Amino acid sequence: MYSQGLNKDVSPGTGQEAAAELEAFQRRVDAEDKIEPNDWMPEAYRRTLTRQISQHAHSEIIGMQPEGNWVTRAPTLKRKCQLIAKIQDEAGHGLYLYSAAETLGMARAEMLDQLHTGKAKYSSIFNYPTLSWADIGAIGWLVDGAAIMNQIPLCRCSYGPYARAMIRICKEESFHQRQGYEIMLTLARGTPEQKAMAQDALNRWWWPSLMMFGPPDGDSKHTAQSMAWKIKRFTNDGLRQKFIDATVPQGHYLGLAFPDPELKFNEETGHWEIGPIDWDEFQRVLRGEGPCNQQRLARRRKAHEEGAWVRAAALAHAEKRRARAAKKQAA
Ligand code: BYC
Repeated sequence: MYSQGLNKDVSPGTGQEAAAELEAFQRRVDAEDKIEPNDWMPEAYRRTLTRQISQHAHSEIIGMQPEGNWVTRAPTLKRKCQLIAKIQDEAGHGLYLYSAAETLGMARAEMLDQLHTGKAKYSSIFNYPTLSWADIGAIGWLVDGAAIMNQIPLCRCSYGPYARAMIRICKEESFHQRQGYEIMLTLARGTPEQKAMAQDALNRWWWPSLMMFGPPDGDSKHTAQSMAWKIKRFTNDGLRQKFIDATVPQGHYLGLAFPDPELKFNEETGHWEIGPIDWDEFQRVLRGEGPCNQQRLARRRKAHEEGAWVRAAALAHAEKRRARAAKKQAA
């Protein structure tokens, strides 16, 4: 909807003019000026942001599925209410992000089409199954924890609509992270069976959470340009390390062990060091060969088809209101 009324002339210009525009653009970025939808921007900046923001939006709505799996089986009414509220928050994040991406000129229907046809990616993490209630705790603690680490710097992204959307999203993610950790704490302090469930969830979610930050810096094709444009403020490995340093002591406080025999604290650097990440597994998940890729996409397509009548009704209602308002104004 926000794409209405945007300047349509977004050509990057040619020759001298393009170089001058590019330079002026970079000066604005360097001066921490926010770039707004109607401002001139390089086409590659627009493409990068459209890709990243739409993939981020897709992750939010696909991310509802693994958690939705436990709504009917949450152990208490309080846990069920919290989980439903969290899942609704994720839908809301998707909406803010699709709206932010639309300001760059791509219609929401096209973004969704890219998701449904497998052309657009979404976060690798949501292709893993939620096998026990402890997985809901692990997702809140680790997945939302990783998301916050990645998203706090995005609140300072050079593109205004994305940066502003991220501020509210981060506040909500921070609540999600705490509710997840509290589930883990309850299980870890519970019966031996409950503690074993928490340990099993950590074993399965630890490595995929580390993969959320993206490929190692040497293989990250977008990082250098995205940092120059101040879309990204840290590299993938930089954020991954911050997450590890913040999370390992939290796991130890729970009395749980990380599934990494090489995990150790380096007194000299002050950082936790980990063993090697299985990047082949990451690539398999990105290729659509993760444990749940097919199920996630099939369910998303089905939900989209089944919601067609809702979208048609909403459009018809909006059109009626528009016609009524126009008639009233003419009278
Ligand atoms: N999964 O050059 P790179 C949430 C792709 S939702 C899949 O490093 P970039 C939540 C990458 O897109 C959390 N794909 O890329 C929701 C690129 O693909 P192309 C989602 C990945 O963009 C519900 C290629 O690999 N968060 O929190 O500079 C419940 C090369 O990578 C992944 C966001 O989306 C991955 N893990 O950096 C609970 C945050 N990693 O070029 C929680 C916004 C990389 O082939 N996004 N790829 O299309 C970002 O910050 C950046 O896009 C990334 C990647 C750090 C993820």
